[in-house]
Amino acid sequence: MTLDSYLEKNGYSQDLRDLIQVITAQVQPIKDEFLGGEEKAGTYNIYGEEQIKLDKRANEILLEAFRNSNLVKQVASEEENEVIHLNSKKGHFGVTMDPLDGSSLIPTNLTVGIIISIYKNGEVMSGLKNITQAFYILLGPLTVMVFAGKNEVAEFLYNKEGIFDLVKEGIILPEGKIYSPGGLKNKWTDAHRDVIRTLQENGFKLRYSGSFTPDFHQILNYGGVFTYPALTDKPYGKLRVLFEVGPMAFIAEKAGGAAIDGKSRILDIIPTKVDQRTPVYIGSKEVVLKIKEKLSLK
Ligand code: AHM
Ligand code: MG
Repeated sequence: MTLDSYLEKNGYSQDLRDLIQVITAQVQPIKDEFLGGEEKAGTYNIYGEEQIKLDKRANEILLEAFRNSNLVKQVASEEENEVIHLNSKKGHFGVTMDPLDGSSLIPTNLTVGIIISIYKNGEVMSGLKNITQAFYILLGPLTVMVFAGKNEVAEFLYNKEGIFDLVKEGIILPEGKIYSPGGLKNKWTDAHRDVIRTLQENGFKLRYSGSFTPDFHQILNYGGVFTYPALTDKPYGKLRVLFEVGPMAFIAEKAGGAAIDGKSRILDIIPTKVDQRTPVYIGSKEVVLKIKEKLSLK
């Protein structure tokens, strides 16, 4: 079954199906930019990170597609300084995007991803509770998409014709023992250090690539926890609420997992600025809840 037939079968509106089609049609153009795309662009994003050409191209390709689609009211991108308001006539969706997550791995040819969330109310700053669909596209040895909407998560595989075919539906994030700990160890807080020590003592296996999308995908498949915590010099950690953590938290919860900032549920966040960051612990429900309990005792 194709992605579009899956969306139709599950009762999604024609507009939503069109929007997803607009986004998935940009996968090949973005993949085509990989050759030479690892070169530095000589510019920096709002977070002070040096962009590579591919960061900018992926952003431009998706933005242009949204502009031409007439379906989108607001776009927020990790590569833009503010929310972009599009003057489309019937556009009513809000979209957030990390056009190329994990781009520091491009020069080493490791897996990266595109992360998207959709707000049916069109208002990307209205709070993560208003996300209606979220998905990521993993650009690895295979190109796959993991889509969450309503109450279910499904995975699709990009075929030779450039169409996403259903591979699995009803995905459940299992309890498991992988841990992916981000952030410099010498900047971890004592409380976080204690959490990691406990995971290690309980036989958790380390898997961390430096790209959130494949690291989360691994947790979705095998169970465990991904964390990018508060650091002693960065109390909000590194990852962004709107572009990275929010969409993945939505996917995790729809798959039966959990996502917290240490104390509170990620999906309760109402961002006050577009570049807001948050610490995150995301993965198997029991593992994340135990971490929450441990951190609340500190
Ligand atoms: P990016 O969107 O600019 O690539 O940055 C986000 C990435 C995440 O994919 C990943 O989890 C994190 O940054 C890795 O950071 P670090 O290099 O500190 O481990
Ligand atoms: Mg990113």
